Amino acid sequence: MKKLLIANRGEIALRVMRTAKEMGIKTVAVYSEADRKALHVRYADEAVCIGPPPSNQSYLLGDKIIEVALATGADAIHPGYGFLSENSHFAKKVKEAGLIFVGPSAESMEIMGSKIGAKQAVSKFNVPLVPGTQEALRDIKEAKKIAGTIGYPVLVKASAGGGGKGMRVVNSETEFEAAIKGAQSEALASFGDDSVFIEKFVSSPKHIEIQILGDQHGNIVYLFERECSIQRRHQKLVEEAPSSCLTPEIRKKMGEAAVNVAKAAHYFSAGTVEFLVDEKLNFYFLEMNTRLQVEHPVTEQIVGLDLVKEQIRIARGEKLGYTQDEIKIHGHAIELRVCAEDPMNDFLPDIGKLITYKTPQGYGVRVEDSFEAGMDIPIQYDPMIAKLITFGSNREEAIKRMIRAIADYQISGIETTLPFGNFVMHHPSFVKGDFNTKFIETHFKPEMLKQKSEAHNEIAAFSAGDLFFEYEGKQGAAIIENTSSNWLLKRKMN
Ligand code: MV4
Repeated sequence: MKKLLIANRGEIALRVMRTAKEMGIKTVAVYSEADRKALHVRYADEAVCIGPPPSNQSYLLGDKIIEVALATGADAIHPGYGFLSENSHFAKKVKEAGLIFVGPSAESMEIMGSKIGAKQAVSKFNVPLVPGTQEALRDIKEAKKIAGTIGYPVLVKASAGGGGKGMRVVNSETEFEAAIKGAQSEALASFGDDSVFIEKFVSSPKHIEIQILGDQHGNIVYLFERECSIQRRHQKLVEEAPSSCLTPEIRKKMGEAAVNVAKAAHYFSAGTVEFLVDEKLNFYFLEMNTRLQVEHPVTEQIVGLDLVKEQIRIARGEKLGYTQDEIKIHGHAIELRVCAEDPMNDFLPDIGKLITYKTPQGYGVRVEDSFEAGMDIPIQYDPMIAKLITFGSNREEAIKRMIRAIADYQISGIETTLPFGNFVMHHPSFVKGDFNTKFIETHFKPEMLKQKSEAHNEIAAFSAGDLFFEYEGKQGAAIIENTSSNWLLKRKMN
């Protein structure tokens, strides 16, 4: 591999290019008209504009991207996450064009692209599944009988689903038929496939996922888990590795189950096996993501492997070169997604210009971003500005470092999820590790940030007076000027 095209934008495009550079591989960026000044365009050895801002006219144009790869003499394509990363047709076309797809085979992607297909594939591989059906429902009467046997509440899920679309909780038999029909029509409209199935509804689960790596010679290892339970409407906000709730025994069992899932799909490259974990730490396979994930850095920090480098080595046909026994957990890592969303206003996207943008620095802090002060947040794409990752020798240290890094992060011009991250890091349930996917609806109200913000404002106002008194006429007072947000004010005072 001599030249790699990155079929993506933003922080992940930069993330992949940095590793390619370290490996002596040239890089080609593709970009939309909205991204002319983007950092991934500047960082790459070459960059080609592929179309107007909307992703369906740029970053989703697989054929055009393959043409660009061939025209620039690239020999491989890395899809990043999102966009074309889980599109098996694209992976197939890349291969047919004589290029290396840095990811799994199109066949593995196809199996895991269907939830029913995935459940069927893993059923002979000793992987715990939520009790339910393993075929698309056809006959309502028959389905009702099965639901009765499983016991209510049950969950209706779309086979092609994602992000909770086509999902319905059914509490009793009287609601059953309407729920099935609703889920089917929603699935048809969203995915062009109305296949649905049912599962026992696991209430208040934890979301724990296992990172795996497989080579093209049949070697597969697990790189332990990430806990991703702090999410809102299927959007993860905080992730960490390892999980604070697993015992070494369950960790090993989940890791081995994840390896079995990968084996069932003859999987190679990096992949993630998602599990639901209930209060008694029973775990159930949910689905497999056949891409590098947003939250992969927390795994990198605790195992000491560069996952993009591993993906590239695997794509070149190299062997893993290490065994399961050689992979150990070192310390603890936490990631906060810094999004241009206002946590005080229902997490609504907040677009605009980054007036101040200064990232935290120092030991145990990693920032993956693709912005500079003065840049606009484009409205066409994901609202994630950055991933803030902290790591320490244990969870407590990683949490304290995250609090410090949030305080050191200076952003003005737009609202972000930083204050929400600060709220989570201070919350007793989070600190204790006693939380699940219901964390936000159970513990968070926007007023809590407002109160905090006002409290800080008061402290700030009080100290501002103090400072002014003490430092009148000196530089100390001048720092307090020109602040637009209370958070910023507080930070500058400290
Ligand atoms: C479930 C579940 C409870 N029981 N399945 C949501 C997205 C989809 N990929 C799977 N999801 C769930 N499946 C059963 N049988 C609860 C969820 C769920 C969830 C899962 C992981 C993380 C956050 C979630 C939020 C709501 C519901």
